[in-house]
Amino acid sequence: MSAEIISTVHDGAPEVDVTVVLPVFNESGHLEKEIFRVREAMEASPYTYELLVVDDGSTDGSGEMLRKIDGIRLLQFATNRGSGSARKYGTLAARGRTVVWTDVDMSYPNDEIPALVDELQSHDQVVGARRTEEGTIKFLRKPAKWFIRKLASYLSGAQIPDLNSGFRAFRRDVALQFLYLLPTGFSCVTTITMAFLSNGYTVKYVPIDYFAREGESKFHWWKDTRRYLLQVVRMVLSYSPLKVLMPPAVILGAVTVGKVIYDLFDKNGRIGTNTLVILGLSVGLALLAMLADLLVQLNKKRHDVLPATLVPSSRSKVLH
Ligand SMILES: Nc1nc2c(ncn2[C@@H]2O[C@H](COP(=O)(O)OP(=O)(O)O)[C@@H](O)[C@H]2O)c(=O)[nH]1
Ligand SMILES: [Mg+2]
Repeated sequence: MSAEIISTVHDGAPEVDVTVVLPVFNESGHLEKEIFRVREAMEASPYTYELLVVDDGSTDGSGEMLRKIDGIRLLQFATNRGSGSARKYGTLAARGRTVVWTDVDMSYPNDEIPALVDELQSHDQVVGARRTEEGTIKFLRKPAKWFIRKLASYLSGAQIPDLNSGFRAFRRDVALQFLYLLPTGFSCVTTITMAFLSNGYTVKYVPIDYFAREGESKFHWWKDTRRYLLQVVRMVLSYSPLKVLMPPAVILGAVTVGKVIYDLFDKNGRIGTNTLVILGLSVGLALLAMLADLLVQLNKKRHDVLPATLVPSSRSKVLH
């Protein structure tokens, strides 16, 4: 017996209710335990499902182990590309109406995947928001994550209790519209949240427990945090640049007005050179904001997938 090795995307109608996408990179110690835990939970649920594992260039034997596991679909790449890339291709190859993303490291409550999918009724995405922080270098991680999360909340106009949770379920038809935006690394989870929120799709948060992972994390605290921040700013610039560029332009404009009044009294009506410099910056920034906004408006993509509607409770849980 062995895994079904696949090499194509799925472009037809959904064939199962749920696809659980499992990105794997060097997780040999607990790989089977995690896959069996997910399978057991899905077997006990009312959903039809598939487990789609994506491995790209594991060097600890995970790849060979996966090929021997029966009843999974396996997407394998020869070279390593990152967890974002794995999740993207897993979602493309998925045959489920609903796609679940989670880690294969015993850190997320994967036995609760069916409950997460239940919550998707009348929503486009459901994210497990962690109650606790189990990562390494907590004293640095915490303030950095708080700042990025607050920034993302302000910029997307929504409350985001956990911006980079790896435990989420979403509608595949909605997600397919945004897969091209996903970066190859960890910030793909941030991107999919922001893409849904910025395009009028709903994201619901449910509290979850989070446990210390088994094996080693692939998250690099500095490189990956920097990418997170950059990705949040990039996402907002590509949807609502006015929110990023207009506030500093207005602040500089207000400083200019104050400075002009000051100059009138202090320099007998002569406007200082530094006042003109601030004025120039303010006007330049405002023009740049409007130009960026125009670019966004002109480049708007068509999004024809209807957001989740209210589903009468008597209907199937996976209907949208
Ligand atoms: N296929 C693939 N999976 C990856 C890669 N990097 C991380 N993963 C998997 O993505 C999940 C999340 O990675 P992890 O190291 O737990 O990140 P953390 O949860 O942020 O510490 C785990 O299941 C990893 O095995 C990668 O380059 N390729
Ligand atoms: Mg993890």
